[in-house]
Amino acid sequence: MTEHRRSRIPFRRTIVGVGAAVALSSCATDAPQDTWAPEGEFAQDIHNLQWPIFLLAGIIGLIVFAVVGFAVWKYRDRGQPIPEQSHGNALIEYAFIALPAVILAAIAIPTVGVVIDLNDTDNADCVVNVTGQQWWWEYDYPIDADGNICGFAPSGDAAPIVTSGQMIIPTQAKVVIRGTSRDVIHSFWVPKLNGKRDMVPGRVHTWNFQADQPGIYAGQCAEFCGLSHANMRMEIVALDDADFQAWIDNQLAPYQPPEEGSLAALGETTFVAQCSRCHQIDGLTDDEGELIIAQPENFVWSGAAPNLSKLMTRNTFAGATWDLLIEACRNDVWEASPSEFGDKYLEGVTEQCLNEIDLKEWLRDAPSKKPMYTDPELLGETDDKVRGMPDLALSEDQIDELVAYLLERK
Ligand code: HEC
Ligand SMILES: [Cu+2]
Repeated sequence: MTEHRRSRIPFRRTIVGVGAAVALSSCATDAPQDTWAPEGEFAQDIHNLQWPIFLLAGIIGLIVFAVVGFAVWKYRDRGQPIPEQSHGNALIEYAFIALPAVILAAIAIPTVGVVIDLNDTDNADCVVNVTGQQWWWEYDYPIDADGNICGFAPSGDAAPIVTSGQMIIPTQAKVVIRGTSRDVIHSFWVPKLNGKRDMVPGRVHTWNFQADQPGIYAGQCAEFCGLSHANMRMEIVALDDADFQAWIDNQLAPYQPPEEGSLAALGETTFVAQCSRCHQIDGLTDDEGELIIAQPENFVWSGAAPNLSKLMTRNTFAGATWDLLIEACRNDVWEASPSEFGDKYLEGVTEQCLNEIDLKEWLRDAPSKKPMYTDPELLGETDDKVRGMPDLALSEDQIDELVAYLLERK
């Protein structure tokens, strides 16, 4: 009797646990990466497919469980004699082949159609090149044959725009990304806008995005890519046309040197000495007035580091993993209504809103914040190239100067 009772408790607990998990998961309605809450055409196409298939599969699953449960209960061992054994009922066997075949065919017809639609890159309004690497995404916006960038004519001279972490797109536009990778296979996944697309070294894979409303759409690398895979996020930021135009014009606006004698001016000197070998800041010049061109290919394995020309126009950093905005300001932007979003996003990072803590921690010792292989010896590599951003042993004064300098990069 005691044995019997003990065996019931775990069963009841299991039921309660499963019930709670189901209830909690269905409660999280505003999860930023909810595949059941599409906010653009391509994600909607997938949703229109997955919902009926989930329902159909769910119903079939329940029927199977019910039949199995019934059989287990009805024919349980009560000491009755073993029933007569039989096999080889052709009708049942053919039916069990035909029925799944019909169901799979019924699912395949709309699925193939959607797969073809999702891969149709014709009539793109905008093209963005996307490159994944351990562990962040770079975006570059090429100039098309008409001199436009992402379908928009810059107000001044056109030049390719290079940014990282957040990909800015015009709302409602069909954006085609041309994606690849500098090292291992990554996967580009922004669930509210489309499914996953692997980014493979040596290949270019295209994928489509379209957002119905201005706002930020969160995603993350969906292919295990090493140590900091979990710190490889990305965001797509949709702006309405006027705001997108303003974004382009600002990205192309010339370099603003810091005021002479300011803290930021000291930061510029430190930046040239410590950072500009890896990080490009467009328009930055050396003592002789020569433009400085970063050469990350000589220092980092992947051959690239984020372009910091307009760092403070994005609001996350290091693989979109940390915020450049303190929490109150972050919420203000992320939770803005679609009509207010553009203005708030374009404000960028202000002094009052800067999340100094995380940025300083990053400058103090990046690899302890985000695990990277910055010690070449650990990998048994013979040259001095590192993976990711190394610890540069900066002083607190240098860090303050650099923050003041970076704060003006917008
Ligand atoms: C040896 C090359 C190298 C040097 C030198 C270097 N960095 Fe980096 N830095 C990187 C790499 C690579 C990343 C990308 C790391 C990641 O996100 O995983 C990075 C990321 C960053 C980011 C985040 C940018 C973004 O958009 O996500 C900032 C800010 C930054 N570095 C600032 C600096 C500053 C300031 C200095 C000089 C004190 C500096 N770095 C020196 C390689 C370098
Ligand atoms: Cu990755």
